[in-house]
Amino acid sequence: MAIREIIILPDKQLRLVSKPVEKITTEIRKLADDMFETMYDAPGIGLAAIQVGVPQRLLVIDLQEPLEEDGEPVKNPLVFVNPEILEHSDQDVPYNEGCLSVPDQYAEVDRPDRIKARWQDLDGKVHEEVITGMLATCLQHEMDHLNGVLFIDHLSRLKRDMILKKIAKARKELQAA
Ligand code: K1U
Ligand code: ZN
Repeated sequence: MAIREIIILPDKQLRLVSKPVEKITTEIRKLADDMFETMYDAPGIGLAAIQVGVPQRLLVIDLQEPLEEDGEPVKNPLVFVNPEILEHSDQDVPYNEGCLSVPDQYAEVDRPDRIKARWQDLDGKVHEEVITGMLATCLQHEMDHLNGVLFIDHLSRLKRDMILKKIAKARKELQAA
């Protein structure tokens, strides 16, 4: 396993529409393993392949939710190959989202609180499930990445421009240091 570099804004690769995974090969399994290692290291709760520069419709999620209060987070690694949203509820819920490709920026995004999704796992098995709560939010965020969409695209122009300015400023400061 290896930690891969996470690409960040304004890298144009983040705007690519990723291609379907045609065959689950050793390379795809290795990519998923590396994505988990990269996500745990960041740390984050999700990662799409394009965030490590691979334009394939593959994403990983681990919400690492504690089983009980003060409990240790329990690992629950999930891989979604070629995910699709079949249905979504009309009811939206807000969540203060972040993104490893938009570092240190958070903003409230409204998304459907319930989706019916279809995807394949790494054995090629097809799953179809209704997903709610934080997993639904995270899956929609990661699926946006597969279509070149970032959470900032769901914000007003004013909020989005503020975040883009902050990122440009942070980049300049880093280059000057
Ligand atoms: O960049 C990404 O796509 C990952 C992103 C996923 C996400 C977060 C919040 C709402 C929707 C999707 C992150 O993981 S940002 C970091 C983060 O949320 C986090 C980091 C450490 C512990 C817990 C959460
Ligand atoms: Zn993201």
